[in-house]
Amino acid sequence: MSHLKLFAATLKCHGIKLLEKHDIARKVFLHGQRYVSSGISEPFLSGSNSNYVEEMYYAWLENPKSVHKSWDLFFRNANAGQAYDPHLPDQLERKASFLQSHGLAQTPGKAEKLVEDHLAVQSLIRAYQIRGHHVAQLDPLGILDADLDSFVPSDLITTIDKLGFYGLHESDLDKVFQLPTTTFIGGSETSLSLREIIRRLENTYCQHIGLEFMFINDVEQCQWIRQKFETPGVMKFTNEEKRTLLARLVRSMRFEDFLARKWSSEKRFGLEGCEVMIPALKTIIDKSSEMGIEYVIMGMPHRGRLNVLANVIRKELEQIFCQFDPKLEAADEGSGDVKYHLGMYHERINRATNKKITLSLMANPSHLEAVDPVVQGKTKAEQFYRGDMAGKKVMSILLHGDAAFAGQGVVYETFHLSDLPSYTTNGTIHVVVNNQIGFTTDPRMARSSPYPTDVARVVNAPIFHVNADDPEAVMYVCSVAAEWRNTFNKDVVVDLVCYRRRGHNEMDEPMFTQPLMYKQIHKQVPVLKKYADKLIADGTVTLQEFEEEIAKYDRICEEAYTRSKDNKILHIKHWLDSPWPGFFNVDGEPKSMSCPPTGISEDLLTHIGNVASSVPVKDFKIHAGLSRILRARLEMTKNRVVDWALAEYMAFGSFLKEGIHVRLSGQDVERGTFSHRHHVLHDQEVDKRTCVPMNHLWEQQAPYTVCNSSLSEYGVLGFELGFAMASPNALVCWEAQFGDFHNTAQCIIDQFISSGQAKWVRHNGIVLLLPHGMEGMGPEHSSARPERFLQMSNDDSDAYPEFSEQFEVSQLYECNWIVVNCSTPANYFHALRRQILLPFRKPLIILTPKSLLRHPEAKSSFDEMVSGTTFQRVIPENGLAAHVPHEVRRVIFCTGKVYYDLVKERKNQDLEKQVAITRLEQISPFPFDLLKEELEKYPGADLVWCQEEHKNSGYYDYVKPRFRTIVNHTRPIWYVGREPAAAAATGNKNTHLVSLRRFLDTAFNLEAFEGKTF
Ligand SMILES: Cc1ncc(C[n+]2csc(CCOP(=O)(O)OP(=O)(O)O)c2C)c(N)n1
Ligand SMILES: [Mg+2]
Repeated sequence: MSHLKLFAATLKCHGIKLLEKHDIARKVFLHGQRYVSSGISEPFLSGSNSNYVEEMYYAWLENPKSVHKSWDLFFRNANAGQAYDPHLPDQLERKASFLQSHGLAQTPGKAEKLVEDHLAVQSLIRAYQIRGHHVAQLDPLGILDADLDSFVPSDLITTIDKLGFYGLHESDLDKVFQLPTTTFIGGSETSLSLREIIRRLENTYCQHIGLEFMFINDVEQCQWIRQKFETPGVMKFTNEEKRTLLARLVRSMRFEDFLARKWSSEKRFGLEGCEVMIPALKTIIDKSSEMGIEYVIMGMPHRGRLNVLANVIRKELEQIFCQFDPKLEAADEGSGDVKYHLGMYHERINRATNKKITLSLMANPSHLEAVDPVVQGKTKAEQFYRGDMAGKKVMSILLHGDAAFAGQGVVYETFHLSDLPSYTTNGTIHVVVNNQIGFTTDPRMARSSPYPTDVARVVNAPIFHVNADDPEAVMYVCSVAAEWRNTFNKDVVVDLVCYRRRGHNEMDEPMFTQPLMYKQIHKQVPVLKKYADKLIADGTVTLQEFEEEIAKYDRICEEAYTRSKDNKILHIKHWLDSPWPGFFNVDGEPKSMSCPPTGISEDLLTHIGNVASSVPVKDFKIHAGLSRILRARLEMTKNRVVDWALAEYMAFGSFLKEGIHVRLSGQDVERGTFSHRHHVLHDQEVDKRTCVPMNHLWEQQAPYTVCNSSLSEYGVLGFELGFAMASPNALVCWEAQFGDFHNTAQCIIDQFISSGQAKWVRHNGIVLLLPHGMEGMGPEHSSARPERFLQMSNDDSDAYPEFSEQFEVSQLYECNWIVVNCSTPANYFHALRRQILLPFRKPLIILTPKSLLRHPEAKSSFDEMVSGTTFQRVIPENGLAAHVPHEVRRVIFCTGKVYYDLVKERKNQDLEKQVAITRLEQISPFPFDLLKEELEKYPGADLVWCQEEHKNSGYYDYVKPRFRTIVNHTRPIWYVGREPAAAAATGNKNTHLVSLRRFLDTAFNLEAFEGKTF
């Protein structure tokens, strides 16, 4: 590149647009008195005349204000990195003498060269800061490029001839250049020779640490990172620190070796090749503890998990070893999980800081990265309940595999929560075990981005790549990461570039698919040996001390192994990641098996109703439409009735009085997708001024959090599940925009919500609000797919239960989740209330209405909500038919909104005596007891299940066998509803109405099933 081109490029790089001749003239004209360049009349870019810049430079030296401010900035940057300071009287003199000393004072041509060279050096420094990581030696195997590209950026000085790129020559190497303020390589020196500049840049950016941070658009943050890594001598460790590091490596390595020796044919997902991860995590925790962190919540995949449990969390080794015993019996109810999925919670003293620290590793499924948002939600909750709004006491660490980090979308969704006010955990430290392989797949086939960590760039998180075979570099990077989190409360990524010594698991043969890589791996000297040799060679430890350290840890393992044989029973509850002290009795059982009535006093209802109808702050102008809504609420309160939104208000508000925190999260929940909720009022005249009346209910009340989420289901539902894990004394609700969107969070539903308790003996009371209903809105927006939740319900369709007084509650205790579809606002209120009044926690799936939100019939009286009232699992027929049960020809069982269609149709057809309509409000667990009563009440009636959903969806497949069990297969249960279909609903409004008409006709055709067999 010619000088001039380079010059032009450099100018561009400084955001200074090259000015055309007329531009310059215009600027000069505009700036009146200012310097008039002779260059105006000369072709600036011709390369034939350098006077323009030169003269400009001298003019600037005399008076920086005489040139345009872009030139002022330009010269200031170029000139020695020290900003021009008009208050320094010697500034001019310094510049002059600088030129003098370079023999330039009288030779303008040389001055131009000087400017260019300084600019060149500045560009060069910047090039290293931006692209140095591409040539850093990150791969311990030395055969792979961590960025998947062997290309060496042309602006890095890898050989002398590259100097020409900047218009520099070998002869310039010993010239001294002043350093710009954007580098710290000088330490206390302000200028260095070019040779030294390049050496120091290479040292910082091209050795075992690769830094990606220049994309961060915050100068202070970039400066902070540059200072941490560029300052000469920053990576010095004391002998004590080196010995601690070695001892931690010994533990990490010998733990893996021990497992390999004892259980050579067991799957362990060993850490071999990345043993440094253990000291890395310990450094992050030590450093964070030093800075005030008291609680660290971690999420991690399979790789190295046992080692983390043993050496980071410090789970008793015998508890880990005993799980390799195939004869071990499970003591807890539930199906349990494999050892490398279990969670852990441990409070202990951090040895480095002598401060108390609590560590929690969250249980997780095989589904990689699914635990990420769950960890974040739990972390947010722990911060929230401690009042640690800035995240100075509680923090999260997430570990990732390279393939999963790049491949799983939930990683991206989780990153996007990181800076949202109601979701931020004030910075997460991400550690990637980048073994440059995912099972059998090469990174080149597994991702399109250069690094597996590029996803983190979306939130401007700095990314520190580090060669995992350089333990000191790893420790340094980890300690900077911890400081970064503490300083800026933002995410940061540590990418441990390593290798995987064995196959994906210990039974796999990696040579089938990665022969050359594994040839190299087989030759690879383990990191412990390399580091021990280094420390022995430099006299930090002796060989004997090293061997003693190994022998000591091996002995610990052997002794624990002997003790582990005494363990015949596995208690999963000892592996609980989120204990709830005081909630259960000492055996971990509920303190009772009953639930008090869920109604509340009339006064409370009235008070909440009044606040829900008001604007509790002064001079706050709300929208006229909203005023109407509030007036309607006030009217309802006066009339002692509630609609859906007000019933929800009553339930939430009542909890707040009792000190129960309520959190409602999801897309557009603040207003409500259907514009019915309005929990956040917006001042129509003052931007961003809002008011949440629910937080103005009482002087002393629990806080109410209502937050519009990012447009994510997987991430946000996982987050709320994690939030709900932290405390049993909170009602945490996630609302889908429409129920069908929950399927993009299916993994959280299947792997955590449905089966979490069975696998990890962990209760969770999260509430899912899923708008559902066939209203002619098309195939989407209609069905929340209740059949999926019901299919995963664990109550036995064929077992006739024993009915006891406690049946209702013990059935709830046994189930994996509760599925309800309420037909009245009052019952919705009770379902929410029961969720907290139960002596245990279960996920609650509520199919919520859309048109019923405004349906004139879908209102409830205070009478159905006052003290003494309770949730109705079944709402029996209570009209004319109920009074003449023996005359009733048909009982229609249904759930949800279709009830209102049926009642209307029954009236139209004048069949109120002949047809009873009974509502199933709690679908699962199935209210066998109440339905049995209802069935027996109408001995001569035929039994119909009516649903608006298609036959292969909805509830039919769930209720049919259970009804049959109740009647002992003696009576049929007929189906009335839409035909089976592939799509959840039709896209054609007319087809929708025709099919509704058709099934309503069948429902009330009392001959419809005559002569049919079942
Ligand atoms: C969501 C999901 N998809 C697929 C798998 C199957 N699987 C288990 S491990 C693995 C490879 C993981 O590679 P990486 O993330 O690099 O971690 P490593 O095993 O290399 O430590 C795959 C595909 C899984 N566990 N989870
Ligand atoms: Mg991998």
